[in-house]
Amino acid sequence: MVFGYDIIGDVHGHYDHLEVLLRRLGYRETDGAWRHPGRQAIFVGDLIDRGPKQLQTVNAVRSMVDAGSARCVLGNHEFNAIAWFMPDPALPGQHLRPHDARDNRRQHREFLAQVGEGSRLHREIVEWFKSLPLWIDAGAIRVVHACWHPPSIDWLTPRIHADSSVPDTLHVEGSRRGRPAYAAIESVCKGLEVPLPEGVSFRDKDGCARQEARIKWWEPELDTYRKAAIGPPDLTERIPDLPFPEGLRPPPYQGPPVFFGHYWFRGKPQVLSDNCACLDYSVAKDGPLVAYRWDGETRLTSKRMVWSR
Ligand SMILES: [Mn+2]
Repeated sequence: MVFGYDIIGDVHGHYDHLEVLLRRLGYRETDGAWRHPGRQAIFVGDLIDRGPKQLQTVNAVRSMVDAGSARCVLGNHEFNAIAWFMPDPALPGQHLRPHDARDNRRQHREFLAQVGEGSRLHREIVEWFKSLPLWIDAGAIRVVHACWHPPSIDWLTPRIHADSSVPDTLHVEGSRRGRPAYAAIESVCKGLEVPLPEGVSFRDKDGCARQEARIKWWEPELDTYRKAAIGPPDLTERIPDLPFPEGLRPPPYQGPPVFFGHYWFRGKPQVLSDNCACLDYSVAKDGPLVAYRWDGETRLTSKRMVWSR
């Protein structure tokens, strides 16, 4: 019997933090899985990449899902892992996510090293990633990796499996820039990106010129580009403070509480509004692993956030 949900942020292979957090939430490891007598954990995705214990993380979450003590949605890093592994049906010898692009390999390198690239375990884990839903709509709450975006969700719903996992055809289409599937999966797993005004760009943390910015879709007042753009202050300062056109603003989120991860937040964990909470506080950059203990409330409160350090 499930009486409440504990929604858990991006773990990125930091299994030690997961263990601390699960204990803090009252879970115990019995019969090979972490369990709670009356609660279920929901992971927001991005179990892998970066951290030192990616296999332990995947194994722990997988055994929790098998035991019924957890659910997990697909993060962009799991989607990338699938696309890295899957051959491109149109290009013999190539994969859906090109292996020769340096950034692709760099981002995925730790996972490949830990799992053993091309091993049987690698295949098995990718198969498990393919079983993960793009989102969970539990009625009273919703969970998605990066953005609850109704147009993308409406487009994807008739095209994904009944359990909200992604069919192979959509992995292929979703890896081709410019296709509707690419835009829809990108919105849900990586967030909304808008073009900056004509002629305007800024340099990101790697020094690359960017003509697009990800936006704070959860904020009701997105009146300038600088307010709308996501990033640390030193980055957003480089984005012009020009009016943000109405036509680019997503409608304000209305609906039951929605939980997500993905955005590398910093500082003391807190909810964003009555019905939006980001649970990614950068555990892979010395931040805490964060959970929200949900007990049926319709208005979220920062008092219910729990973290690992
Ligand atoms: Mn992510």
